[in-house]
Amino acid sequence: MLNRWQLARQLETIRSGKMPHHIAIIMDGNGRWAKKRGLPRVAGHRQGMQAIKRCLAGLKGLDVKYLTLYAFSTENWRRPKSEVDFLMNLPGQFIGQELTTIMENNIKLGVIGDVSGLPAHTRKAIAEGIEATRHNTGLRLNFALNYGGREEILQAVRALCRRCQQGDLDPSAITYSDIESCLYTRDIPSPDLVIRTSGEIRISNFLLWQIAYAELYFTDTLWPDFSEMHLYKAIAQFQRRNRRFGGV
Ligand code: V0D
Repeated sequence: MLNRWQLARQLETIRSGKMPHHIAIIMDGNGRWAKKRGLPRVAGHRQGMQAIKRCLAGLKGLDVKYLTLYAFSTENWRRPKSEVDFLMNLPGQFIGQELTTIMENNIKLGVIGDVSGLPAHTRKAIAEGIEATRHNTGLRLNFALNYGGREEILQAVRALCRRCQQGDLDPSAITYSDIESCLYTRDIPSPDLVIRTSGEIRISNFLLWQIAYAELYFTDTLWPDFSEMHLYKAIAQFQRRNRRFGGV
């Protein structure tokens, strides 16, 4: 039984260590969570949204600057239409329910991925959330939507090739920074901690270029069960590894 004393103690432990600047999370296991309970998959997604709220509450007052959540991959379109339709309503629901809290906590919303491929009502909800929070200076909360790491790199290659063809860029002079300026994350530092829930030990086309030096943390906990305590444990593990390998 997890109590608030243990939570406070874990929080105290991580407070004294070096915080990751950017945490990225693959929120896996919503369907499995629902299946275990004989519920429809969408019930798992709804609970998954609650887990996001717990993480935001848990990060309050911690010095984490960026949180990137993998909410919808380019492969997720293959799911049943009814499930995709349900998912496409979640951004609007989340913003409707949470905007007050988001504003109170100075959180700035952002999105990475090919947003142009999302339904108009989803894009509208997201644009409103981004607009409302554009002057906030606290945690940057990024949702990866219609995101694929290979697609991101592919469109960067195309953009750079076009510049070369126009004679604006010399292929042998292309730098890491030229490539980075073509990625969705151009104004976001690379994650230093990537968390994947639900027991799969894979990256599954999430941030590919950006994870070159990230610590990877895998847990069997299903995303709808993920709590502040799980988040703090992941951060504590990050700090232990960083103490061992981070030194000069
Ligand atoms: C389902 C678990 C929040 C993972 C969390 C469209 C899968 C709940 C958003 C959201 C999803 C997105 C953009 C935004 C605000 C909120 C979300 C999707 C799925 C896919 F600006 N949760 N969430 N988006 N799930």
